[in-house]
Amino acid sequence: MCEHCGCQERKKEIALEKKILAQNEEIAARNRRHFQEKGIKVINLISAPGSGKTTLLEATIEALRDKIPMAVIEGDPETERDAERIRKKGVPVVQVTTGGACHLDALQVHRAFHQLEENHFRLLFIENVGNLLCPSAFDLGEDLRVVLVSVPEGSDKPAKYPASFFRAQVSLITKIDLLPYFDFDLKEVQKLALQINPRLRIIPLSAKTGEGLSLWLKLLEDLASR
Ligand SMILES: Nc1nc2c(ncn2[C@@H]2O[C@H](COP(=O)(O)OP(=O)(O)OP(=O)(O)O)[C@@H](O)[C@H]2O)c(=O)[nH]1
Ligand SMILES: [Mg+2]
Repeated sequence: MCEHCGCQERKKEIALEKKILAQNEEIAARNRRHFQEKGIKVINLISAPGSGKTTLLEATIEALRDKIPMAVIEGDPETERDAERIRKKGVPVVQVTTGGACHLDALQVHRAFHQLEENHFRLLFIENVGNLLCPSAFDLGEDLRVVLVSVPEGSDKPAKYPASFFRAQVSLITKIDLLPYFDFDLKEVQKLALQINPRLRIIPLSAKTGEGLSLWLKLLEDLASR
């Protein structure tokens, strides 16, 4: 029966996945030690494509540039587009293109960090590849994992993608300026996210209007001062 149902193949796949994740954990632990030695706090931003990660980074850089030195690692399947947007803000940035892979891994972050190392910075943002599923299994050595869900995506996302919410410390509900135009239920999304992770800090905000942004900025200032 196994010959036909492919369960032996699946067992091999699972063994390989476990090996890849174990290797990633080792490198992530090394990254974390490295970041600690350098006194750098690292934020891993995870969301579906287009939830507003780069726009939030642009607004964050504008608001904090005179207070906290920052750098960014951008992850995308293709193009330097997001890195170019960050570069225009005058912040050191490295673009990692994964060639189609749906998440960043700890080794890619290690290599990108070495390209940034000559710069002085206190906060390092990692914009993960736009995907609400794959990045959740890959520790990058970050201090803070932030999952974004935007109003147009719908308030059911924590229930459908629990791993991303379970492993995060902060969830940003983005694009709240669009609430009048979508049947997005702010109470429902918060309830679902807290069912999965009762310790999750949830901040609704809009990078376009600036509403709610001060709570996010305060959180970053606290992190940078630790
Ligand atoms: N109305 C509104 N639009 C926003 C907001 N933030 C981002 N957008 C828009 O959403 C679109 C996607 O924003 P990005 O910041 O590029 O999203 P992203 O998550 O970086 O996208 P990927 O890197 O491709 O995953 C752009 O058209 C932004 O202008 C917001 O707060 N309000
Ligand atoms: Mg982006």
